[in-house]
Amino acid sequence: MPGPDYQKLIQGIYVLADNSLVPDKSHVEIAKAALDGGARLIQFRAKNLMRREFYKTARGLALLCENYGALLIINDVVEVARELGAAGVHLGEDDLSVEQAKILAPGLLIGRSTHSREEALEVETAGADYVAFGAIFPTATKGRPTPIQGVEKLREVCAQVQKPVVAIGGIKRENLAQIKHAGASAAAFISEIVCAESISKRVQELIRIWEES
Ligand code: TZP
Ligand code: MG
Repeated sequence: MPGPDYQKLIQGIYVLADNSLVPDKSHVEIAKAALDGGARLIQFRAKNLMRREFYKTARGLALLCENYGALLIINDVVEVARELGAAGVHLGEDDLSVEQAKILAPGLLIGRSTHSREEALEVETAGADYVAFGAIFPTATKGRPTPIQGVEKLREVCAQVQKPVVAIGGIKRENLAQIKHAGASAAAFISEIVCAESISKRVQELIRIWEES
C-alpha cells in the first residue's frame, strides 16, 4: 500500500504530459523535456488516444520516468497503471471510484480530482492518496469547465484535508507563490509548461519559484 512516504513525493511541480494544446509535440517529448528541467512528478493525460496507442505511449513514459527516478501517474485508466507498474492513477468523476481502484490495484497511489470543499473531504475519506482541487483560476485548457474555486477556497481545503492537496487550473509563474502559501503540496500544470518555448527552462523556473516561495 502506498504509505505516508509515498504521499510525500506528491510535492512541488506536477507536470501533466498532455499534448492537446501542442499536437506537434509528443507526450514523450513533453515529459522528457520536463524531466530534463527537474520535474519528478509526471501525469500521462491523453483524452483522445485509442486504447492501443494509449498503452504504447504510457509504456514509453513508464520507461522514461524509471530512468529519471520520477513518479508516473496515469490519468483515467487503472488497468494500464497497474500493468505498467506506474506509481499511481488519477481519477475523475467519470472514472472508477477510489474504492474500486483500491480493490483493482491495491499498490497504486490514487489521486482524485475534486471541484468543491465537500468533494475534497469525501474523497479523502474514501481513501484517496492525494486530492486534486480546482480549477483554482480560470483556464481554457479543460474540455469541460468546472467552477473557479479561487485561492481562499484552496486555503480552506488545505487546512481541512490531511492528505496532499494538488492545486490545478490556470496556475502560472505569476500566481504559483499564492498556491504554495495557501498550503498546497503541489501545483499541477498543462499550458504554462507545454506551451513554453523551452519546456525544460520553464520547469526549472517553476521549481525555483516554488522552492523560493
Ligand atoms: N483539471 C482542472 S483544470 C485542468 C484540469 C485537467 C486543466 C489545467 O490546465 P492549465 O492549462 O494548467 O490551466
Ligand atoms: Mg478521468
